[in-house]
Amino acid sequence: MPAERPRAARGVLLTGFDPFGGAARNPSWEAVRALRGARIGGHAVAVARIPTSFTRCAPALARAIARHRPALVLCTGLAQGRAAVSLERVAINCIDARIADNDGLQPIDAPVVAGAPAAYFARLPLKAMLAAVRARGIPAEVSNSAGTFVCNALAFHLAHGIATRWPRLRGGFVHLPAAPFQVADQPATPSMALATMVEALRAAVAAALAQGDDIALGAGTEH
Ligand code: PCA
Repeated sequence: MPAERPRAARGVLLTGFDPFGGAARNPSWEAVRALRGARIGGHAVAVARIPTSFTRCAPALARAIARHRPALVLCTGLAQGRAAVSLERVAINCIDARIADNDGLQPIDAPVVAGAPAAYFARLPLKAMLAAVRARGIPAEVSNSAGTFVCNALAFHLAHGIATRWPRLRGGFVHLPAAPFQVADQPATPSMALATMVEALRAAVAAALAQGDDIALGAGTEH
């Protein structure tokens, strides 16, 4: 195995998805792209655009990790209908696609990785990240389901990779609300300005870099 670079030199990788489901834009990629080349807590930020494809998302993520050798990976995706930045606690080994991915695939009740565990928890200090985003005045929540589409699949591949291939890596998944431009004709659908999403990602990453073990902060739900 090639020697890893010294820890201080290792940066942050942020990923966003390309548009899917007939949409022209995906705010997750646009928010992440705005942070390309930024420095957060002294760490350089690299970005990668991941295809909304069950079969191509994991190779794209692995290529970006091999190229940038980050200490921290935060993958993002769009969750239209959610009002808050959602820090995903769990990724499950299940695909149940309500719509087709960008390759026309729509698996039903298939594993993300055959033979892998049923689920993984994110390897991130989620509560510290939650507190940091909320401290900026931005709505945020811990979510206990990333769904069963490509975002959950990518979150699962990342967590499985951390468990099996990248033992020093920390990472997880964040779902973002729709951007206003996507819901201009759907005024009841919640949205968040891209600049606010960018600020939330900055705050979340800074907290994740600064925090080792997580803080105790209740963020559960009854249902
Ligand atoms: N959102 C989808 C896939 C790509 C994206 O941005 C999801 O939540 O699964």
